[in-house]
Amino acid sequence: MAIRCRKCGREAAIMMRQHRLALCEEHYLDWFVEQTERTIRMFRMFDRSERVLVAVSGGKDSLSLWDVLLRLGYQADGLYIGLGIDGGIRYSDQSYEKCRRFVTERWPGARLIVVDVKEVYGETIPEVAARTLRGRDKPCAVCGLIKRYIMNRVAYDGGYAALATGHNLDDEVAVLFGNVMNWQVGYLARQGPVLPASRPGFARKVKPFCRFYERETAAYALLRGIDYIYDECPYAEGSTSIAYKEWLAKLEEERPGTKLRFYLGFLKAREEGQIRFATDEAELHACEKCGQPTSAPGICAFCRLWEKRRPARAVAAPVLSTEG
Ligand code: Q46
Ligand code: ZN
Ligand code: ZN
Repeated sequence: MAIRCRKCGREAAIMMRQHRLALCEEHYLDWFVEQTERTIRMFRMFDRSERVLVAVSGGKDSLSLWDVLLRLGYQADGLYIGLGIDGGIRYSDQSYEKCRRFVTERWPGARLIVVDVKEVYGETIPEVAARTLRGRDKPCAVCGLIKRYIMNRVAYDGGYAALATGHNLDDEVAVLFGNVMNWQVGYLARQGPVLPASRPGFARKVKPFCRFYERETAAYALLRGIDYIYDECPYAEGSTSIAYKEWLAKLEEERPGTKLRFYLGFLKAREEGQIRFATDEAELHACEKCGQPTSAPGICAFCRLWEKRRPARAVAAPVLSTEG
């Protein structure tokens, strides 16, 4: 027997076991947008009078997030960072193309800010990684540092009230699980849907999709007809967070709602003061080269990455090209 939509009785497009809720295509798309708005309000992320910068990668989560925020009438600009990763699948070219087409075909009035790492700093992610890590590690360590730096800098310098990322519940739970397994208390203190801009130089970070399962964001993208890149970054393969996600999927399969309870339970316990972690309030200095805040005096980790490169380029504010 076909499962029916709870709202209208038509055939359901999705069944969410953790909410015991089945919805048809039309009502699912409405529900998803309403739930995003609820999360934004619940955690006081931003309001309609403020400008938000959405980090877009061309994937389903970030493009869906940008789409929902624009549908809800928020002032949301997109930021795409060109990493220069090929991996035999033209990963970066393809992902940029998805973002560009999202704007031209779906939201022609929207603003997409593009920062190409090679254009601005002289090397692609695999090139910086090869020079600095010399094959000891995957490029993810330098890639993460570079992306975080650029996202923060564009959001902060651009005067955005918040930087929004498309992290979903599965991402958040995998990180939380990893932090608990390794007792990373510093990270546990800071993990959550909102990371306030507690100190000068830091942009506020928000995750409006943190209560959605990955299959829910995928369903939204699919039903909305958003054209996104299916491939993951070729370097993501074999990462610990993917292994955690597989284990957690088994728990969820046996007990629907486990992930949501684990995440929301953690946030509640921390909020109510039942668990407390010491926060790292190390003194901050302005980087001598770029002026961004850094915990050690001298130059920051980002600027250090480019130091030994010949010919050296000045690390300036990212030159922005804007589409749309
Ligand atoms: S860090 Fe690593 Fe990702 Fe950068 S190199 Fe690819 S997998 S994109 S989230
Ligand atoms: Zn319906
Ligand atoms: Zn610096």
